Amino acid sequence: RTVAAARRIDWPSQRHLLAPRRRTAHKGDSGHVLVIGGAPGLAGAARLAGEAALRAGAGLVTIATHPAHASWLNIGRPELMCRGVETPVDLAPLIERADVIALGPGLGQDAWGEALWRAALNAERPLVVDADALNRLARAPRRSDHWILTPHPGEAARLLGLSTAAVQLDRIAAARTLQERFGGVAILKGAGSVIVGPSHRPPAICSDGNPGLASGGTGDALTGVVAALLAQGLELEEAAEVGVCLHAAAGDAAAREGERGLLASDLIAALRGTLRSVEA
Ligand code: NPW
Ligand code: AMP
Ligand code: MG
Repeated sequence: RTVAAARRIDWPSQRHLLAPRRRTAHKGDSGHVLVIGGAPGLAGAARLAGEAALRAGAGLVTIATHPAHASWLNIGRPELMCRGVETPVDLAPLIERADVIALGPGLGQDAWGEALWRAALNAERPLVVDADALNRLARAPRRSDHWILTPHPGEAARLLGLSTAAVQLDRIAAARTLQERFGGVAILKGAGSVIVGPSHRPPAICSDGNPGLASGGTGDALTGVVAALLAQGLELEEAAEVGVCLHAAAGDAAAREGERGLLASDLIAALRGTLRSVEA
């Protein structure tokens, strides 16, 4: 019954929400995304979110990451700005310059990430909350109208105090409960991503994407894509819906060369070609 009430969405039906760039556009028009993440051993997650934000059209992207790897995290992608942050004091000026914060990719579970998580929660910026930031939210629940949560079924289970199997049994109900409990917009990822926002519209389902996306880093890429769309002026619910569809369509484009062995980097490389249809 809940399935009948859902809205089916895909990239062709959503892309009109992005306008072609004005001929006089400058990078300031497309917003500045700040990615906060990348504990030692998980730096790649922050890098992938940052690259995806660039390829989804953000004007500027800065990664605030652990000082252990800040100096090399942008090797091969010098368009990314990377800053080592030890404490929230180092983070404050970066938040000041950002339009949107992508919080959590590879943030880790230790004290370094905890301090940055708290600082980002106090920032008056729209947030895309993913990965280890969701795990922190599960331990200390709170609400906000200014965030998009992007849990996979395992993270959703932690947020709801359920098993992963229980989440998967009724994905629409799980997404609805996430939105009701935590506010903002909930994206429940996985085959057939479900998006629920505060409007009274029925939940949206995007059935695009493919099993090639079941590899490390594709979720970090989604976080960057959604943050970039917020930075370009989309509203919270729009950014979530357009972002999920764009990410899935880029994943399907990348899978034309094969599903098995598909990397998050392949999806990120396909974002630009997918976005081209907005310019046509
Ligand atoms: P199970 O086993 O079925 O109960 P975690 P993570 C479940 C970073 N990364 N359908 C499943 O649970 C991230 O950003 C860094 C059903 C699974 O075992 C995070 O900071 C990378 N179940 C950190 O690592 C690349 C599903 O959740 C468990 C499901 C940990 O994030 C990789 C795993 O979730 C990674 O992104 C589905 N569709 N999806 C890098 N290159 O630096 C997930 N589950 O324990 O939260 O671990 O997602 O790997
Ligand atoms: P994460 O688990 O955080 O790395 O996120 C994985 C990303 O890949 C999410 O955007 C999922 O929706 C997507 N994904 C994973 N497996 C599939 C699948 N079998 N079909 C479609 N999308 C998938
Ligand atoms: Mg993830």
